[in-house]
Amino acid sequence: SSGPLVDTAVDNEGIATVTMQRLPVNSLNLDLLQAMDKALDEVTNNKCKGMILTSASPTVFSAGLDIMEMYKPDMKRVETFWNTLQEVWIKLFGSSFITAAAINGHAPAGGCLLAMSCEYRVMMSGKYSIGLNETALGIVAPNWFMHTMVNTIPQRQAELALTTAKMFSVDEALKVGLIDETASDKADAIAKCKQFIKKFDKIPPLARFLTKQKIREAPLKWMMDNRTQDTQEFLMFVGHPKVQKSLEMYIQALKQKGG
Ligand code: CO8
Repeated sequence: SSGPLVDTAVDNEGIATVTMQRLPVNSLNLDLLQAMDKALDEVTNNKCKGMILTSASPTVFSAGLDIMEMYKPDMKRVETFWNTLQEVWIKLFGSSFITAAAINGHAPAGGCLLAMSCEYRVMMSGKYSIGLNETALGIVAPNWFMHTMVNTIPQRQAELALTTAKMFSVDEALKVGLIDETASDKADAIAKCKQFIKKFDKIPPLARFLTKQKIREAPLKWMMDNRTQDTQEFLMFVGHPKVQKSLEMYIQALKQKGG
């Protein structure tokens, strides 16, 4: 109903700032994911050297997957929804350009996934949290969510975080390496992301990209080999009456909290 769901602005150094602007919480519905998919293509086509992912909300980076896409879903739409999420992850996690997340607020579940898919994370200080909380919702995070976390923090810490549905405070996230730096505000977070991207001005781009590709090869290969099965598992999951019941309760709890 309002403006574009994603804004892409490229500065004179070839760094694109991609801002999710599906307010209030950037919950990832099909439309937002499609807009992000398009934005990632634009960044590639414009030959940008780097991309910063951030949010137009003052307090939320992204609330993760839009629960409403999964609640009483149209099966055709929810399949496209999941395929688009996979596509966005493949393009972001496997991008040839440099990626950094300016995390200006909460980043639960899918929000954390997006941030972890980047190469560098700067999070705004404050009472915000970040993490994969799926088990708390009775959900088993898909393999590639877990792979993305293990690519970010040590496996031991990832196991603890995933099994306990740990939501990290900014300080905790910094300590465990889930984020790389903190920032005083959004502008500071973006400036620090730009500093990170500019570090690569002295590194030959092809060597940088091939190195990133090799380091990230296993999770991407898992996706390529298991994509259909991953989709089937998700469709079975959302089609399950028990899952629908718990989504319903979760939605009610969210609404009550919001008032
Ligand atoms: N989806 C849909 N709507 C949402 C979501 C969401 N994820 N999050 C919040 N909203 C809605 C709220 O219901 C509320 O709606 P309304 O105004 O109609 O009451 C509105 O957005 C604003 O939310 P809040 O009032 O809660 O806003 P706050 O600023 O107080 O808090 C938070 C923001 C911290 C982001 C909070 O909203 C929150 O914790 N949200 C839930 C986050 C969450 O648990 N996400 C998990 C999604 S599941 C996922 O991403 C991975 C699933 C993998 C599936 C694999 C299957 C095999």
